[in-house]
Parts: sequence; C-alpha cells; structure tokens
Amino acid sequence: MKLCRFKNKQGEVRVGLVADDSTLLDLTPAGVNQMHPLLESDNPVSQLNQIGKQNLPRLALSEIQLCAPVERQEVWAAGVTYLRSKTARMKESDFSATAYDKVYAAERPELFFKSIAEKVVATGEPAGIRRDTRWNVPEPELALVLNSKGKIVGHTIGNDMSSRDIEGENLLYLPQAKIYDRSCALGPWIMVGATEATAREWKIRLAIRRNGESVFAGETSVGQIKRRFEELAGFLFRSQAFPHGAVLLTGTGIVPPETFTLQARDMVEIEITGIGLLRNPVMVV
Ligand code: DO4
Ligand code: MG
Repeated sequence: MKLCRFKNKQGEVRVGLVADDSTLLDLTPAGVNQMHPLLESDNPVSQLNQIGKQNLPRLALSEIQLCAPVERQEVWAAGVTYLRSKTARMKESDFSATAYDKVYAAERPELFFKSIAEKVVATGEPAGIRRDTRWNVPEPELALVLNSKGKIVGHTIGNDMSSRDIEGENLLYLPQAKIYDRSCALGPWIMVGATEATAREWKIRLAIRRNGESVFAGETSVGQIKRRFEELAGFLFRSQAFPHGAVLLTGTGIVPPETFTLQARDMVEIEITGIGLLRNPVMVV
C-alpha cells in the first residue's frame, strides 16, 4: 500500500493512498491529516485497508503535487553497507581507506545524520550539488521508515546526494560532503506492508540523463546489503529516542565511474522495483 503526502490544487497538504497508476484517495474525510498516527499504529496495513473501503475523493495524480513522505522525522543514513561502496571509497582516498575497510567488517555500522524533515526534497523537485565542489554523485538507496518504537513500518526511496571530493579529502569532512541544501531526496511515497524478505528481492536502478541522453545507468539488488535492516535500526535507536520516528537510508550499492560527476540540469531517476520512481533534476546550491 502506497501512503503519500500531496498538495491539492488549492495548495493544501494532505495524506493520500495511491489507488492505481493514475489516481489516489484523499484520506482527509476519514480524519487522516497526518501520516504519523498511522505509522505509529500496531497494524498500519489493516488500518489503511479499513480506511480505503470508505467512500473517499479520488484525485488524478496529474492534478496533485507529491510532497516528500516525511513529517517531523529526522533522516539518517547508513554507509558502506555494500561491498561496492566500500571499494569505491577506499579508492577515493588513501587517507581514509582503512576506516572504510574496518567499518564494513565491524559490528557497529556507520550511521550519520542526513537531514531534518523540512529540508528533504520531494520527487520532481531539484536535488542539489554544492557550488564549492567538483565531484558529485547521487546515491540511490532504499530508505527504512521507522516509527517511534524503532519498528520498520514502511520503505521509500532515498537519494543521499554526496560530494566525493570533499569526502575523499578527509573523512572528518563527511558532514559537509553529505549535509547541505537539497542533499536529501525522498519519495515518491511510503510503501507500507513489505517484509524485509520481500524488500531484499527488489532491484535498485539509477539512470542519469543529460539533455535527454543517458550518461550513466546502473543496477543493484537490495539483497546485496550486508546488514539486516533490524540491525541498522537497532543501532540507530541505541541510546537515542525518536519521538516522531526516523527515516534511515541503507547505503548505496551503485557508484558511477570516477570520471563521472553530476552537472546542473541532469535528471536523476532512481527506481526501486517494489516502490516506484524518485525523479529529481539537479541544481547547484
Ligand atoms: O562513509 C561514507 C558514506 C557512505 C555512504 O553514504 C554509503 O555507502 O552510501
Ligand atoms: Mg550513502
């Protein structure tokens, strides 16, 4: 079930349930004004099933604007969870190679803060590359949606936009490589109800177009993620409470070649087969 936030023609933000390829149900008349209570409930799928049976207004996806599927959650990210990410980062920096090698094998995963909710960009909105960098890439990642108890209640698509020259220069610069305006995109909606076993069957595809031409395409599988999702979520919630829940990106397994960098107006498309498509043009920030 695809739970979304959207802006209607009047510019009001509402919660919706995607009904099919072209329509959604506006959940407002059912008393649903926020996703949070649903995500906190013991069984969001059965709640959504009940709500979906009501006679709710059906809107065309073409007449609404999807918003990022986050309300007040902090967004965090895991790193070096795929072998591909470890080898790419070890090549990028002699200085930090040992750190990447060690964290891939260590019991404790790499987890870093990525964004507050209001800074997250939605599908269709521009994702940013920093103006003080020369080597920028998107990082297509499965994102876990966690409620305040640390339970995985849904999945969405994340783009952990990253400046590889800043990150490669010195690992202590990681927050600057990772956190800046428009560096986090999430969407198009939250897929509620999939188990980890199901999600591990999904494929992640990245396509980057420049002036309509493909300049990079890559694919990986969620099943390649080294750590179990509950392990990642468990470390995030150790000694830290998230009263509004959290979103946790699970790391990238697709890394474009070292000769590739994003440019303004590139189009980044990330597809996760069980969820949908997150699409963002690129702008310099
Ligand atoms: O340690 C650097 C960042 C790793 C990361 O973002 C990833 O593997 O996806
Ligand atoms: Mg990443």
